[in-house]
Amino acid sequence: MSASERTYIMVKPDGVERGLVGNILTRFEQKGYKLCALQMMQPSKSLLEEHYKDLNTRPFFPRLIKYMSSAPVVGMVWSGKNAVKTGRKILGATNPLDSEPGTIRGDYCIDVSQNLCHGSDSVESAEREISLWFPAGVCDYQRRYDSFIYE
Ligand code: IDP
Ligand code: MG
Repeated sequence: MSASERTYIMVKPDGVERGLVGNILTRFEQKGYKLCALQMMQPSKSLLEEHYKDLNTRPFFPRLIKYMSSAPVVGMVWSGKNAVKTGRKILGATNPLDSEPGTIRGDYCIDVSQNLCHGSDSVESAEREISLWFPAGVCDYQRRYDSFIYE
C-alpha cells in the first residue's frame, strides 16, 4: 500500500445531470486524496465497452453502455494511501439498497442502474482504466501539504 496508489473515479450521467459533481469531488478532496486528473466528456460506446469489458456477458450490459454513452461523464484520478479500497467505501455498495448512509450511493440514489458513480475495484483495474480514459497521461506533482496528511 503506497501513497501513490491511484484510482479512477467517474461521475456517471445521472450524477452530472443532478449537479452532484462538486459533492463527489469534495468528498475525495476533503479525505486528503490528491487530484491527478479531471475531465468531462461524452464517452463513445467503444470506450465504454472496453471500460466495462468484464461485464459484457451480463444481461444489463447493453443498457449500461447505452446509458453511459447518452450524456457527459466526469472522470477523475485520485491518488493516496489505499485509494482504491477506500475510494470504493466512499462510493458505497454497488446496489444503493445495500449502500450505507454516509456513502455517496447510500445518501443520494436508489436504483443500481443509476448509482451515480464508478470507482476502480483493484489496483490493476485502476491502472488499466487510467490508461484507457487518460491516454495522454495525468499530472504527477508533489503536494506540499502531504506532510499534514501522512506520518
Ligand atoms: P461497481 O460499479 O460497483 O464496480 P459493477 O459490478 O462493476 O459495480 O457494475 C458496473 C455498473 O453496472 C454498476 O455500477 C451499475 O451501474 C451497473 N449494474 C451492476 N449490476 C447491475 C444490475 O444488476 N442491474 C443493472 N445495472 C447493474
Ligand atoms: Mg466495477
